[in-house]
Amino acid sequence: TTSKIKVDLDSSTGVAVMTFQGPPVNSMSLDFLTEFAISMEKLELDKSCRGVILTSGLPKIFSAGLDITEMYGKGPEHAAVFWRAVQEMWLKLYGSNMVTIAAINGSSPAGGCLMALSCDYRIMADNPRYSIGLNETLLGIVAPFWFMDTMNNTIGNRETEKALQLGLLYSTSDALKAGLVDELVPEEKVLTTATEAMAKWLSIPDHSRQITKSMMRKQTIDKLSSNRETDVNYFVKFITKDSIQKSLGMYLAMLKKRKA
Ligand code: CO8
Repeated sequence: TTSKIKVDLDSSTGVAVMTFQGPPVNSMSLDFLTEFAISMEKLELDKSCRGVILTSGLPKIFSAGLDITEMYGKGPEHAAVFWRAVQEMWLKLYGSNMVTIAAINGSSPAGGCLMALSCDYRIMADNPRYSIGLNETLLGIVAPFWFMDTMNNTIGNRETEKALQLGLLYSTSDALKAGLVDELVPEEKVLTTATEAMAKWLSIPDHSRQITKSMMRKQTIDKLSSNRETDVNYFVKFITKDSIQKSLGMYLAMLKKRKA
């Protein structure tokens, strides 16, 4: 299989750029998630790497979130394997010692939003066609508690309650207002702005920044890492329900029809 993620590490700056290149929409398939976890682990262990910028190599889309076809019409064994990979992606990213910056150069629904939220800083292209948010309820599914926690830690409880129940996909300006993203810049400046922000974050001594980050995030991470199998079992039971499969099927059909 061809690589869905390109990693370029500049060892003079200590900054790696991870470019998602899984057409058509960088959806997080099992392959994508596995490659992501391996790439993160390699960078984490590489002493010369101190920061990672996540971005998309595809036009208009950062990531369409979890690959719905991995959750539709598949058996419980597959669901369990897939869900462990989703957990791993989040644990590696949210728990990273490196500085992580999302250069969001396109739409970023659901799992794509989670990925951006799990970084330390978010810069989004100021394009009225792009949106970002945890829209799970629109698919008839429910964002897991650790998706909710990550959102809550970023934009607060009240905004998260609204956002999650309504499945809000924020416009870029609303996302900025809510604090869901930190900066909006013209599309062609997203990567250079991310590089500048990275330099600022890297000017802080690693050890003090890392301990601070880990103190801020530890409780949220422990909640999942000490309950991973319970969370897998819950997901498998939920996603294999007839009613949930029906909702996902209808949503997939809507995606296809919208296109035609
Ligand atoms: N998974 C699988 N296939 C997808 C996905 C996806 N997430 N998103 C799009 N596709 C497919 C489309 O069906 C289409 O396929 P085809 O070419 O065969 O018709 C192809 O990708 C291209 O899509 P579009 O034509 O729609 O491309 P656009 O550029 O017009 O739009 C968007 C791009 C905005 C990304 C749009 O495709 C979209 O809105 N996609 C759906 C995004 C979404 O809702 N994702 C939610 C995924 S669920 C999730 O991430 C968290 C789940 C947590 C689980 C909780 C359970 C307990």
